[in-house]
Amino acid sequence: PTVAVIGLGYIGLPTAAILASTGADVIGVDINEKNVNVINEGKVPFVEPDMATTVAGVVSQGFLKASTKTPHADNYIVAVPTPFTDGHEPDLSYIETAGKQIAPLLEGNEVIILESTSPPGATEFLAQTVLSTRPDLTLEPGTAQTIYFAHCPERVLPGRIMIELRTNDRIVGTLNGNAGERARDLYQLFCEGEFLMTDARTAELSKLTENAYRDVNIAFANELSMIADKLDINVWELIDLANHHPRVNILQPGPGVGGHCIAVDPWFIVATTPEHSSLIKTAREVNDSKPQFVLDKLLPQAKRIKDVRVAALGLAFKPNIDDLRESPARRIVNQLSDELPEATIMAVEPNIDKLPSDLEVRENVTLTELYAAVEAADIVLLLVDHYEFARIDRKLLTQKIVHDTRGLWNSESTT
Ligand code: SAJ
Repeated sequence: PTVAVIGLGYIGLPTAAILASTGADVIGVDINEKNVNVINEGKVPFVEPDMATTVAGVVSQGFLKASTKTPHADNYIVAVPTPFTDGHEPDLSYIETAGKQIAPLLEGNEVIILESTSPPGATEFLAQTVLSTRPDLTLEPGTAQTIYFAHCPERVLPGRIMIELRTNDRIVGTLNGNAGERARDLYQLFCEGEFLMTDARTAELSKLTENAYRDVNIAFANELSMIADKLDINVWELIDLANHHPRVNILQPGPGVGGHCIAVDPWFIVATTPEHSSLIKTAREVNDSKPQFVLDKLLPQAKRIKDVRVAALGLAFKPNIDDLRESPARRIVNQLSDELPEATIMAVEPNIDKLPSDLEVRENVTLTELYAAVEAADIVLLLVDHYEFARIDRKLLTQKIVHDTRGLWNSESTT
C-alpha cells in the first residue's frame, strides 16, 4: 500500500517508520523543512529509544521518504498537533490545514485516518473540511467518489513508543462505510494487539477518557499530598498504607502533571460538555496548582537565606526522558528565577546538554552537574525522579533543606 503520514512528530515519525519497516511505501510529510532533511539523511530529529535504527534502515532501503509536499496516496494518516487555546478550547486548525492539503489530491476510494488526539466530532470535522473543498466527493459508501474516514487514536507511552506501537491494543472508530476495517488492515501490518472496532466519536472520547482517568487519579494523589502536608503527615507512607487495601491503588503525587497529553486532553472533554465535567475540570485545576504549592513551601525558606543556592534536580516532565514539554519542573525553575533574582539556581538535568532557551536567558540559572550542584546548595529541590538522583549519596543531603516533590528519598520528603 502507499501511505502518506501527515505530521512527523512524536507519533507520526515512529508510525511512518514502523509502517515502512513492513515494506509499505511511506511518505512522511511535515512543514518543518529542517526535520524533513534530517529524516531523508536517515537521522532523527528527537530522541526515542530504538527509533533511530528503524528510521536509518527504512530510509536507506527507500521505504520511507520525507517531504514538505503532500503526495497522493491510497491511505492518509493524519498525526498533527491538536493544542488548546488560552481559553482551554481545542484548536483544530492543524487538522483543518491537513484536510485542505489532502483534498485536491483525492481520486476516490482513499482512506483518511485521523490519529491526533481530538475532541469528539473531530473526525467528522476533518471529513467536512475535505468535502467542502471537494463537493464532487462523498461519504456515501460504495461509490467511485467515496472517501473513507476513521479515527485511530495512538496510546503509546513516550520512551516505549517503538514497543507499544507493536503491542498495544488499538481502538478503531469508523465514520463511514468500511473505513474502520480498511484502517485495521493497514495497522495490522505492524500491530499485534487486539483491534477494538467502534464508531469515530466513541473512539475519540475513549482516548480522552484514558488520559482524563489518569489525570483524575494523579490529582487525587496530589490533593492528598497537600492535605498531608497541612497535617504534618508523610504522604508517601500514607499512600503506601492505604494501598495495602485490596481495592485501593493510589498513584504518586509530584510537582504537577506535564507532557503533551495528560495535561491537555481532559480539557477537550471539559470544552465539549462543561456542564457535566466538574470532576475532570477540578482534577486539571488541582494538578495545575501543584507547582505553585511547591513554590509557596520553598520561597519563604529560600528568602531567609542570603545569596541562597538552590539545586533543582530534574527539568523533564517525567523520569528518564529528555522531553521538557509542559514540564512542571521547568515551570518551577523559571518562577524560582523570577522570585529569587539574587539566588544561584543550579538546574540538573542529566538527559540534556544545553538549557532550553527560556532558562538559558536567565542569568541566575545554570545547567550544573549533579554532585557539584548538591554539594554547593543550601536547598535541594528534587523535581523529577530520574534514576541518577535515586542513587545519590544521602550523606550529601544532611545539613541541607531538602524538598523532595517525588518521594524519591522518602523519609526526608516535605512536599
Ligand atoms: N505522574 C505523576 N504521578 C503518577 C504518574 C504520573 O505525577 O503517579 C505525572 C508524570 O510525572 C508526568 C505526567 O504525570 O508529569 C504524565 O506522565 P505519564 O507517564 O502518566 O503519561 P504520558 O503523558 O507520558 O503518556 C500518557 C499515557 N496515557 C496513560 O497512561 C493513560 C500514554 O499511554 C498515552 O499514549 C499518552 O499519554 C498520550 O499520548 O496521550
